[in-house]
Amino acid sequence: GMSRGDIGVNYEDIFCPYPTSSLLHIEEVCASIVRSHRETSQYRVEELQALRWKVFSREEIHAYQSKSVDEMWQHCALRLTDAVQYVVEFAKHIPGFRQLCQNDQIVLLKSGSMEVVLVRMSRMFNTENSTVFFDGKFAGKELFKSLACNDLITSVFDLAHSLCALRLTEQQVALFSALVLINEDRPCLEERGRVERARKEVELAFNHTLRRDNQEALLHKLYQKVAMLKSLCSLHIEKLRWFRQLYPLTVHSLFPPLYKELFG
Ligand code: CLR
Repeated sequence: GMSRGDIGVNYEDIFCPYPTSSLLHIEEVCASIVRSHRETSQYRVEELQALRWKVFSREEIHAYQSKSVDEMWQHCALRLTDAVQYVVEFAKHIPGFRQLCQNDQIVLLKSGSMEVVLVRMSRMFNTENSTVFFDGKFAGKELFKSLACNDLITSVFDLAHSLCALRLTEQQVALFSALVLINEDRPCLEERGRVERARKEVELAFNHTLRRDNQEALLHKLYQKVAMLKSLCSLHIEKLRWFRQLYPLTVHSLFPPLYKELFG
């Protein structure tokens, strides 16, 4: 039979009081979240590493900066919507998410998908020259000048810097993303209890990976980022309202429906 220490795990993990949180179960939850992240992450980290030399030329940057406000907004809204679509796919494979009622799935995506995009941005960020992988090359924040929301762009780049400083592994990014999405504190949930139970599982999985990686100190640091994510997302919504007032027709007829559904 199996005795203590055979598989190098913590005894308490196996005999914890919750029936659904046996070590085996928690490891399955971890594995499906990590798999889902990998399958929906668009680019692998090694691929991005290899693409680092691809930066926009002066002329290319100038071309972006010469776009009109509404043209650039429309362009970025498209890129963001692509990214959000992958986050929606990611969410679908988080254990427990699909079992939530449709209202609650939408509520969680409306409030959390942009936050996850920002978490994911840290994977696509090069801290050496402060650039993000956008439209096939690495772009500095000056490229986004014609959006006319420098405060938002500066905060987004600052957040990417501070997340990169934590040097998260792909597993940690995956579990943190799931934790950001499955949040029972979001307003307008119908079955809060179910979300809470799904959240507990993700939390156990998250704590389990951090303990295994010997990085429990990250827990506190990551919870600090949650507040930054939240304020950045309200800033994004605020900017969209401002833009919609100036260019109602662009938003109405040229923005992707999913973007409007989630943020409009
Ligand atoms: C995030 C990680 C995703 C891929 C991806 C796609 C689009 C990128 C996004 C990342 C980061 C943030 C981004 C966005 C396009 C525009 C947006 C660069 C890299 C900037 C911050 C502008 C926001 C504009 C709004 C005001 C519309 O896997």
